[in-house]
Amino acid sequence: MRRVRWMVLGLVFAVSLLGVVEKLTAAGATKHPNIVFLLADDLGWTGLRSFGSDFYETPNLDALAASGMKFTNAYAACTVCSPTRASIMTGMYPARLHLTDFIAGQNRPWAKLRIPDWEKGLDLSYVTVAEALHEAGYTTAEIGKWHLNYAGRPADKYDAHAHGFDFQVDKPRGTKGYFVPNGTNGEGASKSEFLTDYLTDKAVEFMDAAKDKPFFLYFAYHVPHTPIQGRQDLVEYFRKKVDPNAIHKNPTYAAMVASLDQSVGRILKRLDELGLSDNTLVIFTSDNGGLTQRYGKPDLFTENLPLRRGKGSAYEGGVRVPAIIRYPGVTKAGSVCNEPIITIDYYPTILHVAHVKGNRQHNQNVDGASITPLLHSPTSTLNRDLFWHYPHYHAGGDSPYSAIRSGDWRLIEFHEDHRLELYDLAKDLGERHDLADEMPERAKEIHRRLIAWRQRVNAQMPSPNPDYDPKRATQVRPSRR
Ligand SMILES: [Ca+2]
Repeated sequence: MRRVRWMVLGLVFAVSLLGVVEKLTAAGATKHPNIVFLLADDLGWTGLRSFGSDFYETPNLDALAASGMKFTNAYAACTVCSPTRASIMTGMYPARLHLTDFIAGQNRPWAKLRIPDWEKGLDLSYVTVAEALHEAGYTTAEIGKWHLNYAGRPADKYDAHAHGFDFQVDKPRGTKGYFVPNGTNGEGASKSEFLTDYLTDKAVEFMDAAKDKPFFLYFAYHVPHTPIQGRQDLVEYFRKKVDPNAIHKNPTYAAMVASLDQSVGRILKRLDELGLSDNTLVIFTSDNGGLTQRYGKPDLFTENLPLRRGKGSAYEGGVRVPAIIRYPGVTKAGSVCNEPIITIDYYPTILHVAHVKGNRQHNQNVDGASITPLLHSPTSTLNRDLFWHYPHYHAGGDSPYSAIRSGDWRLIEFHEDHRLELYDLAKDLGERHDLADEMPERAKEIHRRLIAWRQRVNAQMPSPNPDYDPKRATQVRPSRR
């Protein structure tokens, strides 16, 4: 009797699962579509032409947006590199992972607050998206910047191989800045090659080799992160087009963005040539906003306007990023989604689309939500608050802070003096008009939710620094390792 009941339950479950599978694979895509995740480094919200740049040229990414879904309220889970990358790999908030700064961080021994003892590597106990996909039969590759291990520890301890990637390629030995030296790829190149082009070759080689089975390509670009260096032909091209009245006007930076765009074009073209485009989920986004200033001085590399500030800061310019998703048969060409999404969402989304369960214990702590309802219907809502927690100082930004976005409200808490700032993004996208004093009740209510979240994820807090010295507060010492 008991056995029959289980069989019936099993049948009901199988039938309902079939319904979900059918819905997700409406056209083209198979049960295990390929996943191509393209991650830019430090590309700000307006860094693409289709996201508002008045100077950069990004025809391939614009075409990707035109053939897929563009997200206008997409966020990185952190205002700097490593924590966002960890959030993509795990689906968890950096605050929960206690991996809250770029590895290995920056130490200011005389600052007002002492930073907590945070994690400088992604612990192997987490089941990354690569591990979950690999387990389900995917071939997995990490091309480019990893930034989740720690130079002070054995090099391979937290590297991409240890986290579920079959293949890993980054800068070859001897690379200077963005230039790969002669002949390192064994093909006797006659001159140095731009790193992005070199890595794109590797990504294409991987797709060619992996095409017969489902694959996961995680291509983490170095561009347009510092050092600001571009391919000479592209720099020359943009130098002639500089408009002093434009918001974006650095030709070398534009060349870096163009290299990124050309690479994406080559990846997408190869998917077409291999006949895989209809069966591939493509995600493009960035790990944090554009770098606009360091130590209070503008860098003049780029701008995130109309957003306030950039990488390292507490404001929207630090975390709002471009995002494009193309899933043929599901996303409608040229569709736009204004619902806020964040990098912790990619883990559950990818697992959902790929019909991969992953590890139950890991998944219990996943903070993100599958955004597949948005891919089907961009006007649906996820009805939730988003959070950031950065208990660190950064050269490009502010003092330690936490923040919450709740509907159109964004509240920031600065930990040095417990100051609250409240903005209405619907009316004030540039966060110019702080409403915390005008609307103390609303600020308090939203602040309560921020505090409750910090407790839920066991966020590490900065503490008063007994060595605080106002005269030396901004001085930097190498990180304690
Ligand atoms: Ca970055």
